Amino acid sequence: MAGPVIRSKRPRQSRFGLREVLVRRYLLPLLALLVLLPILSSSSAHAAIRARLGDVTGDGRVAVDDAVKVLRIALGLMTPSSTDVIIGDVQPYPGTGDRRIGDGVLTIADALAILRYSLGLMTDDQFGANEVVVGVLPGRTVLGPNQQQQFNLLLIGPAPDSVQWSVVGSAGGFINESGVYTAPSNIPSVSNVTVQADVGPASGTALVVLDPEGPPPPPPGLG
Ligand SMILES: [Ca+2]
Repeated sequence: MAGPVIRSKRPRQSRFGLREVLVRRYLLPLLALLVLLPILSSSSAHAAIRARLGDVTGDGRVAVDDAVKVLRIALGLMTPSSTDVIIGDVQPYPGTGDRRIGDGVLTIADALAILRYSLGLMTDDQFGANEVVVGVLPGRTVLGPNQQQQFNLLLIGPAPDSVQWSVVGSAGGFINESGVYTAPSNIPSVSNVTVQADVGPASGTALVVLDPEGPPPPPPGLG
């Protein structure tokens, strides 16, 4: 009986200091992680990747290294990925055609704007940091009759979680609410359709090339 009493009294003091350490070392990072989790996790069956406009290095901030990467791409020193082109395309703003921002290519103007923004020489509004940009990945797919492709979202800015998928083009096919597109069973000749994702005020598209022969075989190995 005496044992538990001593136990509960003694460690209480040392535990207090320990608790402080535990809070600082583990609880605060855990809280930070919990705050970030809704941003990192996907909302439905398709994967929704969230990104910051201009953050082509993907470290969560817009800094000089982002400007350098876009500059290297603009100068042809580096091949951009599909996501690089979506995240780094910040100029012109407002965008050309249907784009809220950018023109679909990375140029020195994009690198300069990212540099100016990273140095605090441009406000969020001037940079377009609050614009919703929607990317659909993969950006181009070749499919044969009845073949399927899972499309995923790249969301930039304050995009809502809900998405409306649709197929644009007379060649048809069907896309379900999880972003899985199914090609039509009958493809008379090579034709294109567009898969569109509407997310709040913005939309993104991807190209599907329908080919009666199906996708080309992978290139043969060099061996
Ligand atoms: Ca651009």
